[in-house]
Amino acid sequence: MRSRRISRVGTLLFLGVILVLIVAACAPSQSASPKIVIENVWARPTRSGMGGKVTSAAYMIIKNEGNEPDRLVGAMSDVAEHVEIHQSIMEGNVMKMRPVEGGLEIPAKGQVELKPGGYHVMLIGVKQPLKPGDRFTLILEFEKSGKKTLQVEVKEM
Ligand SMILES: [Cu+2]
Repeated sequence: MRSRRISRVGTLLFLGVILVLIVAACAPSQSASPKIVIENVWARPTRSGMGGKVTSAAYMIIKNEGNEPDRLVGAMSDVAEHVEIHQSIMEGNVMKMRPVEGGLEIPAKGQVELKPGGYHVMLIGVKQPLKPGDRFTLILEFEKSGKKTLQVEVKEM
């Protein structure tokens, strides 16, 4: 009888130690995570692009104040049919752009600037003309941090 009680207490103690170890492993100070902060958000006015599609592009600084990298994997907005993450590159004397394959990495304790001639969020098939002073909502999707909703102001370049 006595030995059974001791073994039950021992089992509870053992489970208690395991629980403490699990909680310690999950404590915020122990875990690595990204912390995304987005600044200087703006977009250029619409213009007619290739194939007659009306386009715009959004620019911003994406900071990661966390200690783990994250990745911008997608974007969406009600104002456009498609939204893609693009990179502009020079091919000879011609500026071309292409979708960023596999998402755009935002390094830990670092930042990536989206700016004219570089990375940008491409709005394709914009439904209404965007003029300087207009505002619209843009949602960015990050691999780890999830969705971030931004208010974008249209400005002349
Ligand atoms: Cu583009």
